[in-house]
Parts: sequence; structure tokens; C-alpha cells
Amino acid sequence: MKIGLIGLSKSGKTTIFNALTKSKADTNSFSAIKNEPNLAIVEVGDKRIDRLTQIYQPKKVVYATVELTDFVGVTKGSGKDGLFPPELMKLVRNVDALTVVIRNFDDDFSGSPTPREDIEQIEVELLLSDLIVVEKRLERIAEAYKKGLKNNLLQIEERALRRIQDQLNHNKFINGLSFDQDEMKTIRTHQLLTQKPVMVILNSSETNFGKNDLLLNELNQKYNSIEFAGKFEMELAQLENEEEIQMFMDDIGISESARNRLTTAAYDLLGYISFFTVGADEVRAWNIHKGDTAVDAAAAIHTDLAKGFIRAECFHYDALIESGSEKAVREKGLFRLEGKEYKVRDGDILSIRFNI
Ligand SMILES: Nc1nc2c(ncn2[C@@H]2O[C@H](COP(=O)(O)OP(=O)(O)OP(=O)(O)O)[C@@H](O)[C@H]2O)c(=O)[nH]1
Ligand SMILES: [Mg+2]
Repeated sequence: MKIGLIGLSKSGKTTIFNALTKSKADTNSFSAIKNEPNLAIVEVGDKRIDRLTQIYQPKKVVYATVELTDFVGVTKGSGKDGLFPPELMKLVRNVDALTVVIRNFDDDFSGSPTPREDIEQIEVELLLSDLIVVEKRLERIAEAYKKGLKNNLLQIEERALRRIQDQLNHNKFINGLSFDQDEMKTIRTHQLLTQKPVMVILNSSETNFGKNDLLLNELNQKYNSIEFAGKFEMELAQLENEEEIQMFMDDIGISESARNRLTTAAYDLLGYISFFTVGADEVRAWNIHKGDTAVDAAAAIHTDLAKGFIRAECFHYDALIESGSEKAVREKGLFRLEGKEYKVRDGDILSIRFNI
């Protein structure tokens, strides 16, 4: 799962990136624009993995991960000339979800926060950027038609693009539109930004964190939104002592680490669930989509497992915890053999039987 942090310049993206990854990337109020994005892999915290580790005492523990990219800030008018430099645009178009960071702290340079204006500004730039891609492509298609290249595929693409154009012209993101398989095939290559799921991080100051329910409710009408105290949480991420961290979190009313809040929200937004593989060698969490089958889960582990899939041996994490051991799970009849079509549930513990 790849997540991109975007937002207006100086909204605190890099600060939040540092909070999430315990990195020390440069944050600065006035620095010249730096183009290279910061990249990091973030482990998805999961208390269930900790319990499974206690039970199986494996040699190795592997958490599910999220790839996080912190992009340079968007400025007014950049949507028209390409929201990001072309070499960055490729990276942005590659992410599965956009996370928009909104400034909600006083800044020496920009003054008091204007979160409602800022989110609108970002919306405008994203819409513009997509609209320009779509219009350029429609021109190319028109030229192709003139040359007599009016094939079926182009017509399907044109129809889809017209629908998209209409939606964008009404200032609406296209992540609400649905496309059939053929249409999807033709438009996927354009990797439009407003087709991606979007969530919002309200980046509040330490003093007003937890006091923004009205604003958060408003934001939540449109986007999955969470609140961070970016700078404060970045400082927390640099501390070693767990008790001290907990104390500071309690102080301003942060219930969970920044990392856990972000990954939970991202799972929600993208419809991801976790399943586990366990054993003396390794306890590991994997992510797949809600509704994915046992074969999809097998494929997440290795394509060979999907190709040679026979059965999935399966029991649920909750059954294990309630019963106390794998043996007890079997005795209670809670150990199952599932076929290809089985829809994996969040918290399933799977072992794939396969044959190649
Ligand atoms: N008070 C306060 N200041 C913050 C917070 N988050 C970021 N800042 C400050 O805002 C300035 C910009 O922070 P960055 O994290 O570099 O912002 P950015 O969005 O990455 O900026 P660009 O990459 O240049 O677009 C720095 O001086 C930060 O210390 C916050 O939650 N509270
Ligand atoms: Mg930055």
C-alpha cells in the first residue's frame, strides 16, 4: 500500500512524515523548495501480532507495511503547470491514496491557519491538474479520429474521458465515478489524481489539538479525516522511553501513536484487512482487500501458492485467543479447511496447502 503526503507548502508534511517514521528529514519554515521526496516504509502496528508472537515465539516477526512518500508542497496555480515537477508526478500518480495535510497552527510567515480555504485550494489544484491531462488527451483522440483511426477502444476512452471532464468541470473528484472494465483499461494509464481515494490530516498545534470537532466533522463529510499534532508528535517520535511518551500523549489527549492512527485510517479508506501466517519460524501480517478470496491471500504471499492452491487451513485469531492454543482450537472444531472461493476475514490465520 502506497500513501502520498501532499498539501500546501509549509503545512507540516515533512514534520508529520518524521512523526510517522521516526526520521529526521529537514523541516523548515523558509527553505528553498527541495524537489526530492522523502520515502519510508512504515510498519502497521497491530496488537494481535504482539499476542501471536507471545504464543508462537517465532524466530522472526514481520509486520504489514505501508510505503509513505512526503512530497514537496503545492502552491497556488501549480495545477495548471503540472502540480509537481514531471519526474515527481510519476511518483505521485503511483500512490494508492493521497493524504492531504492541512495546516492548523499559527505560522510566522502565513499567519493564522485557514484550513477551509487550504483544502479548497488543494481541491482546485488537483481538479485543474486532472482536467488538463484529460483535455490534452481528448485533443489527441480528436487528431487520431481525423487521421481515420476511429477504433472501438479510442471511442470507449473518449466516452469515459467526457464523463470525467464533465465531473471535473462541476468541481467534483472522479473517485465517485464508476467505470466498466473496458473503460478502466483505457483510462488507467492516465492515473488521474482525483480518482485516488483521499484522506485528510488536520495538522493542529499542540495547544488546539482535540478542540476542533466542528472542523473535523465538516471535513469528515467529504474525507476520512484525522487530527495530528504534527510538531508535538514528531518530538515524541524522537523519544526512547515508552512511559515518557505515554505520559506526553495523555497530556494532550492523544489516544494512539501517529503511526497507528494513520495506518488504521488508511486501511479503512482503502478497504484493507489483515490476515496472519504463524509458526515457529515466522509470525507475519499481510494486507489484502476486504472481499478478497483465499487464492488472493495466497497470491499476496507468493504467486506459486496461488497457482498451485489446494486448500487454506484456517482459524480465526479470536478463536485462538479464546481457546488458548491451536490444539484447543482443533478440539473445539474451529479449525477449518477452506476452498478457493472462501472470503478471507480480518484476523484469519491461514496456512496455504499447495502443489506445484
Ligand atoms: N506549531 C506547529 N508548527 C508546525 C507543525 N507542523 C509543522 N510546523 C512547522 O511548520 C514549518 C514547516 O514544516 P514542514 O514539515 O517542513 O512543512 P512541509 O509541508 O513539509 O513544507 P514543504 O515541504 O516546504 O511544503 C516548520 O517550521 C515546522 O516546525 C505543528 O503541528 N505545529
Ligand atoms: Mg516538506
